[in-house]
Amino acid sequence: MAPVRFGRGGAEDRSDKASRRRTARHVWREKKRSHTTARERVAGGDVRELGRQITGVVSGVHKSRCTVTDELGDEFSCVWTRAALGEGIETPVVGDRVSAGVAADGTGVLARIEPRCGRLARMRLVNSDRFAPVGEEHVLAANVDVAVIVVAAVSPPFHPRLIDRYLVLCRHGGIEPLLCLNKADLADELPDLSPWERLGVETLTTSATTGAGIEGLRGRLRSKWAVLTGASGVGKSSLLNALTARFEPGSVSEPAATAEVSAATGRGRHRTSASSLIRLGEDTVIIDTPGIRSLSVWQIERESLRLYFPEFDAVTLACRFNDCLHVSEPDCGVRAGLENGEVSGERYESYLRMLE
Ligand SMILES: Nc1nc2c(ncn2[C@@H]2O[C@H](COP(=O)(O)OP(=O)(O)OP(=O)(O)O)[C@@H](O)[C@H]2O)c(=O)[nH]1
Ligand SMILES: [Mg+2]
Ligand SMILES: [Zn+2]
Repeated sequence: MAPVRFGRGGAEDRSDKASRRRTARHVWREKKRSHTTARERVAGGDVRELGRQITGVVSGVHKSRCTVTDELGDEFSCVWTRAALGEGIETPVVGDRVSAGVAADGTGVLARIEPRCGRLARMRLVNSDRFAPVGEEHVLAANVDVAVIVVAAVSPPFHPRLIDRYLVLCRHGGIEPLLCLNKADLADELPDLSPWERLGVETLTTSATTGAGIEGLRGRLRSKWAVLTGASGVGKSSLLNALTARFEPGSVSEPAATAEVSAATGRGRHRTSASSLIRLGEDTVIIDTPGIRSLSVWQIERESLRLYFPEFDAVTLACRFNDCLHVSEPDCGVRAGLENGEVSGERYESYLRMLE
């Protein structure tokens, strides 16, 4: 599959650019005006004044507006008011189930965001004071059943630590993880996924380029709400494109933008800049997310972190202390398990790094 390439040749006419900018500004002003009107119309708090009530799902979020797609696939550009936000919900995110009052011009106001079940969230640092860091939860996708943790066989490099962090977040958010090793076509020897398979994590090997493994992935995601997540450049958007290529027609919008991996750094350049939701059929939904550089798991207390490592359960029985953190305590079952091979060294290393 040919990647969608961005960036221009440089031969662009200046006046052309200026006129496009003017048009964009005009469109923006128009949009702004219509949103203000929608907000005003709902000033009394009665969304029914807007005309029609719809239910749908948030398929995109852009600063102060979000796109809501209804059951028929029609899109509405909605603003929201405080009243629409539920407990613990600061803003709508992609995947949220919502109801809205909409007007004939395609704009509307969210009336309610349904409570979320299954969410993939990380922690974002608001203040990085070493002694009193302040973070806020950053929900990447709401109402998902499955998180497809995409890793690349070669480039960007394979990071076991990142996989383990994702597994903790999945367990925390009540989502099933699916580990997807993409770019299998590029590797002579594939990274070993058996440490995670032993934990009962389902794995798949794919190539968005050759199509290998795509059928398996498609079958696995049927009738599920899934989020594609992972580092930048691993091929999330390419996988989405490969999946949509042969899905039931009529439900799929434009191809997701994909990016080249920078030859200089081996890192992906961020291509997908905002999460988007694609309906692949009646009850199959896939959310593509921007690549993440780092994942923080520190909303989970240090004392609770071990609960997210299920393979520690049995060996923990041998720890002398009930509240053993398995770091330097005497008679620790986990460290004994490390020595006799019951606990994977890689996983223990991930655990220690997350404890830091
Ligand atoms: N050889 C090979 N290249 C792939 C494969 N999947 C993706 N690529 C390429 O890898 C690059 C990055 O792919 P994207 O799909 O944009 O990656 P992404 O994970 O969506 O990246 P972000 O949007 O930045 O998070 C593109 O050049 C793709 O063509 C694959 O299976 N094999
Ligand atoms: Mg992408
Ligand atoms: Zn211990």
